[in-house]
Amino acid sequence: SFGEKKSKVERIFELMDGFLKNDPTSLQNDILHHVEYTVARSRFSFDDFEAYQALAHSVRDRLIERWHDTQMHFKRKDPKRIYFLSLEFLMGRSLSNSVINLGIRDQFADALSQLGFELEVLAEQEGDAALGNGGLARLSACQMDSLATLDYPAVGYDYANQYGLFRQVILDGFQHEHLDFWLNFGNPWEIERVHVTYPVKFYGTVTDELLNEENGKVWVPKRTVEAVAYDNPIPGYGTRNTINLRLWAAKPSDQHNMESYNTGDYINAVVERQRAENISSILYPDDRSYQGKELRLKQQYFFVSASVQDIIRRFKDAHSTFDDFPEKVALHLNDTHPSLAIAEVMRVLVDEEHLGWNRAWNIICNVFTFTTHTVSPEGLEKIPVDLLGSLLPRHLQIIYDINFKFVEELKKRIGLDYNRLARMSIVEEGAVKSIQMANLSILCSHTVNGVSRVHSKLLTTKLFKDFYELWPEKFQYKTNGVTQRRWIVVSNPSLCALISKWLGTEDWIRDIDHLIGLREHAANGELHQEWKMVKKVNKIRLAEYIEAMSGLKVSLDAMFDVQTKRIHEYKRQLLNILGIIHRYDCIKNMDKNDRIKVVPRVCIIGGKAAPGYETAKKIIKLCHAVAEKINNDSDIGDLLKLVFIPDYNVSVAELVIPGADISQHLSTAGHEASGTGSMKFLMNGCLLLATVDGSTVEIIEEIGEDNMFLFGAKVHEVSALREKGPALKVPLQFSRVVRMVRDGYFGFKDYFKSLCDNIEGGQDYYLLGADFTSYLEAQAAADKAYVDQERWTEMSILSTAGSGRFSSDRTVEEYAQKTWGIQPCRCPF
Ligand code: GPK
Repeated sequence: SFGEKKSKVERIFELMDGFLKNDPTSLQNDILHHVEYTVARSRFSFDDFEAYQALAHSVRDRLIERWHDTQMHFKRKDPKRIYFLSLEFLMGRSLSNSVINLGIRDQFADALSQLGFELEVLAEQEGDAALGNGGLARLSACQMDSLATLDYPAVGYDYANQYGLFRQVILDGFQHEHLDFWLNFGNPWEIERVHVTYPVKFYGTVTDELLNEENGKVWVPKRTVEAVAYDNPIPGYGTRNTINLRLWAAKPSDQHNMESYNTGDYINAVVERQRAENISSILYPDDRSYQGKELRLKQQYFFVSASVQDIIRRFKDAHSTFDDFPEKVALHLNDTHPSLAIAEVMRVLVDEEHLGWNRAWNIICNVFTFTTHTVSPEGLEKIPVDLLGSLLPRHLQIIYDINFKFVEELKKRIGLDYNRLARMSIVEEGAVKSIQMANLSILCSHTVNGVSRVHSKLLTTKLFKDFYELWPEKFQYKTNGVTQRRWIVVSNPSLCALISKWLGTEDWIRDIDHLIGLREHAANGELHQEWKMVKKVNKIRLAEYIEAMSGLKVSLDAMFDVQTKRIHEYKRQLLNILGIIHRYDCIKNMDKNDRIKVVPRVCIIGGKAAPGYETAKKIIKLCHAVAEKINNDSDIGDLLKLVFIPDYNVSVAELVIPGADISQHLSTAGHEASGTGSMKFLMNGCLLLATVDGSTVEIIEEIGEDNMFLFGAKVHEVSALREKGPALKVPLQFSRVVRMVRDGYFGFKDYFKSLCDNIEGGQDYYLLGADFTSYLEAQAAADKAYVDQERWTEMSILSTAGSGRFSSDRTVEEYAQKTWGIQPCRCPF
């Protein structure tokens, strides 16, 4: 009544009585508001990039509303949470994905068109968030999308890279690496949390003064940096749930090196403190090779320590005893990169919370889960003891203690089999004494996962056989998956609409099992027409990109044949290039009548080589040298073209994959843990030409051999072939194409010599020669199939229809049930 003071809450409700509205006028108002007040441009004059920024901020506002609600809901319900620790997340762009998952894509598109802008055009203004290298990193991103969509209470953690993965620039056919200044123009998708910070400590000593065995030890660190949280809301599709990807940025700390202040050396003190920021500045660009670099170890500990403090703070807010910890917390180690978390949790529980070793150990053994992504022993991370001891002396002690107790226990169980004890020990003696992070992760995790069935088999029979024999129940596998939201809905809107039309529902976007319904229409002529139209639209888009990038015009009638992925010897891009040389050579030697029968091809290769990986860089150069020759040979015309797509990243993939007719996955059998690119191609109705490796084995079960082009030695045949060495027979055609490279047919004779030496004379570790004939046969089968366009289209439809099992929704569901023991926690609308 009159004069009565309103409560604060009433006043707030009066001012803000609901959520932001999504009608055209509200959206337009919001965008213009952000143009004026956030971007600080005049609403009468702003360009596409500024429009993108304003648009992104309008979307961000809507994400924040849901993010708040979700966090509040989780807090109230206090479910068991999954904390996903990963050193790499390859998120790519956020705009299209966000508006689609929020269910307001069309509203925004309409609102923008009245202002004279096109949503798709503005979306192109966004740079990629490339906080990762390849498959492993993109897998984390797909899994976050699924975790949000399936309403799981999840948090992703990583450090915030100032520079993402390098930008690949090609000059004269050689790869150059440029810095990716992706944050220079601001990042509307992150929310800086200046109040969420934790000190992260390094170096120093551990005092001998033992509080007592129960109460732990005292670590006196020497350096401190501050970890500041940057939150990235990840919206689910068809749900209000919006989860958090929390990235930590390193900032100088007040506590850091006080002495230099006191000695009056102000400038140096500032400069040195500023160096703290280096920790989160760069992403290591080599996947699968660990060089024992201190900075890398610092990055790992930095994000792990901040995350663990954050997790424990959140837990303690709601619980009084750590005995409940395993009921509320699942800590996932995405590969061994974050495995220092084990020692860190142990340190906090023992030294800071004084739980005593045994109680802490029990907790550890019930919270950690681990997924490994590699098949090769060389791929396993080993940290030199000297390095760890100097940077994190207390952690090294803890790891030693864990190992001591483990080895004692092991001796009781397996006896004094010293070879086996040495293999299983966490500490590896040798020239460089080091910590075997995989062994630590297996020992301390209650579940160890492979990423495909074949991979898991290799883990339990080879890589981790000793551990498997000890604890068979720990070992599981979850075949990888990718999210259909990003890889169909965002990247291929025409196919998305077509699928929904023929299924009569959009439910497949949330529930992929519906996709199988396409099978019954696979022979339908009307669908064939529409399916081909969609492929054509995407091929046009890709052809335009190729022309804009390289000036090369490609024929839309040609088969678009794509191999895009990181460049690695085991992935055998070289096999592809040699196959292309063979094709070229054949066409050159054909007469007119035969040439008419040739199925024209546009071969597209793309991918980055690690900057220090010489052989991979030579493969890129060879690709360019061969392309130069073929593309400029007027005698060949449209029968064959070769294009290298530079700077392959998530957004380029979104363009390339939908436009492919066929895609190649050529890893020597037994080398690709899973492979996820193939799944994206499959969803887009692209036929696979592949070895029987990694997840392809399971793809065959869904799609059927008849609808794919398979070739090459099988996993169990590889070692016998290798043992033959120089006695291994290789086909004449192989020797002939290698000779062309050796003889300088494509120039750069000396430079390519080592590439040729690597695959001849008994050196051919990845068996290019051995697989060459069957590779060519598979290629010939693909040509033959392409001639019958109806049959091809049917195979294409069946590929999409059978891709459901490879959704990350299925993967995440399996993790939730069999590994993490978590339940959905859905935020009410
Ligand atoms: C595996 F070991 C690694 C690595 O360091 N980086 C990486 O991207 C990939 N991977 C595997 O090579 C793929 O087979 C797999 O599908 C992917 O991780 C995700 O599990």
